[in-house]
Amino acid sequence: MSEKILVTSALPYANGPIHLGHLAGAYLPADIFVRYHRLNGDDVVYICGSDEHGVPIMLRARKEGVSPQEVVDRYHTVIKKSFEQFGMSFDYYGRTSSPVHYETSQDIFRMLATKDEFILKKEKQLFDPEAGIFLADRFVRGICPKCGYEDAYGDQCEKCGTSLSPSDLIEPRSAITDAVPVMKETTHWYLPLEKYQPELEQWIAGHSDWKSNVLGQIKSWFTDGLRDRAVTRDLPWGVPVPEDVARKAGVDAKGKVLYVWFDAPIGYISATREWAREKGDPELWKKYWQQHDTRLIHFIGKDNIVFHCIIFPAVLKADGRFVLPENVPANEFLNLEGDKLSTSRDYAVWLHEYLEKFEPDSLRYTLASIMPESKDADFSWKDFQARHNNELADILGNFINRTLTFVHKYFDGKTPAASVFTAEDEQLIARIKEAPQKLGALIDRHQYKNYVREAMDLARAANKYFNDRAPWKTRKEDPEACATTLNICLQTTYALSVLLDPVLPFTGRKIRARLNMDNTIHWNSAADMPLKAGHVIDKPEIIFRKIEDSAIEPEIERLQKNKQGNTVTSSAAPVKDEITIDDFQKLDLRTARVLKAERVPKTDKLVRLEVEVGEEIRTIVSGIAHHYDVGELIGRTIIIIANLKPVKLRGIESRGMLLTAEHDGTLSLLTTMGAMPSGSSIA
Ligand code: B3M
Ligand code: ZN
Repeated sequence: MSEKILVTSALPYANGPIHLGHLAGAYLPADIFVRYHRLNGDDVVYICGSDEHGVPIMLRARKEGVSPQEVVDRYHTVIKKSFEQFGMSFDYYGRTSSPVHYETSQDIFRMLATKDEFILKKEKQLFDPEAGIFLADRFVRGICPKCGYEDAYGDQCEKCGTSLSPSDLIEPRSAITDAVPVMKETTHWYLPLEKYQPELEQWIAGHSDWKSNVLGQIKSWFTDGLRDRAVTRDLPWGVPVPEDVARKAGVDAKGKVLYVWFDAPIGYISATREWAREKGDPELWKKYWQQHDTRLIHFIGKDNIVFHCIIFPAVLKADGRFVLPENVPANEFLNLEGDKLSTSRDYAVWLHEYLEKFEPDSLRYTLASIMPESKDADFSWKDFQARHNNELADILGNFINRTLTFVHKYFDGKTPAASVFTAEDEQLIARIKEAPQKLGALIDRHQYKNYVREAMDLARAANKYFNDRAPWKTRKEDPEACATTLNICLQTTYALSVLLDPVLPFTGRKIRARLNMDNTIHWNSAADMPLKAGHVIDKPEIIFRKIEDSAIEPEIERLQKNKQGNTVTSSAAPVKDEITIDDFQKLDLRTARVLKAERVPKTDKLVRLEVEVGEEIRTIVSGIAHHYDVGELIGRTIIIIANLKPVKLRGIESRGMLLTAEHDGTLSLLTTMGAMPSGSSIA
């Protein structure tokens, strides 16, 4: 039966172009999923668009001396175009600065206010007396209370990764004028997440099939305890707080906008409305958003999990008119040549630049093959080249090329008739027959890496079949067998064109063009062996040209340069003043075995560890919750400073400190290389 599926990909911020990390996280898997379901005859709507609000966009506009609208207009266009060239098959690509979006997000805000779901809170916030504006999020910088980094943002310290709020900063300064902010009273609308927690927990409990990386994050938010979140800001850029709502609440709406993370996910709904309008059926969006047989699936990267799995569902529930997501298959991060991607340091591969030099399908194939489904993955240009050359060209391309060449040389370019099947024939046919069901199930379970591997294995099996059947011999000795072999090879070529279509849409078309086959295909037709005897085949054409070393070397060099240039300037901290060996020996460093680890409730980053140091059991509190799941700590042998004066953190006495390596906000616990008893001393 055909299913009704509404798919969304995270709305990229329109303040920079798209890079490979974005694609591997929220876009490519969604596009594969959507393309598969369309081929399967399902009723799919695929929605995306630009996220055009938020402080980073405003900061960029100020820096360039242009309006925020100019910034988002520019990047909306760049992003939209590169997505198209990459083969993203959105049904609609909207933007959150559109009138329909303003109307939709205000309508939902109003609904929540009418249902008395919000809490109004009056409080003092940082205010820039020179610029005359409140300093939300990234508009304020200061010293990080955790690591002492001097240029931490009001929402996060880039150095140690700690998430902050503006008032946490020591010696705050305005990021706009550098003025010292003053405290000024203001009123904001809060979403009462604390109150919603039991209901949300119950809802999540019904989704135990979600990916474990997603459930892990959600659980740790619940363990910490949800806190009420402000959903409005005092900013000059954003969706205005509806005046009628403000008036009723006795608040001056002037200068108040919805928080970007309140309006952005509503962008999915507004874009669907715009899509429906464009189709000439303005109410059609309701069929997807308001009828409960819709499968709603949000594709995102792991940094957006809390917004899509907790906050947006809370809004949708409180509103009451909409379906909730059936799944949120978030991906982990993609690294680059062994290092963390960084847009500010230009340590990234930008999609529009990639597309100037290489084919979209080569990247789609590579990213799908290494997709960070359950843990971070690494993209390297060498691996990209190898996958293109050794798999796409040498396996898939080669099989198709030798098949078509043979048919042209010896069968006049016409599909030969099959006759009696041998065991080897039957074997390959059986694989084709079972493939649609098998591969489709993998895609539906969001196992994209396995799907791509299985599909390529079919091409491998087909190559082996060609070798084993040796048609160049049977051509003379057993012409009927030869014809049967080539018939099956052509049917397999067709099957591959369908089965690989979700990941290689451009290639799929190319192959079917060679086969003179229609592009209105059905997924299951891969098993149909639809080429009739006598069906005319086009001349072969090289589908994948090899990528030479000379094509990727400049790319590797560019990244290397950015990496080195940056290590000196921004990453490695300067070496401290010299000490003597006596100074060092004052430290008592020991190995310790982690027995227990749990998050400290109501804190963002603290973990309470129970460690064994020789005979002794100690408690240590450490700010590593953003870097490790507590489960993965248990049983590790770590290194601690055993003679550090105890301190109290959140009422817990911490006796000792863990040693960690730190680089650009990434943290790694020091452990021993081999097994060592706890309490061993370190020198
Ligand atoms: N623009 C954040 C991001 O790109 C944000 C996603 C919005 S999805 C509604 O990571
Ligand atoms: Zn910090």
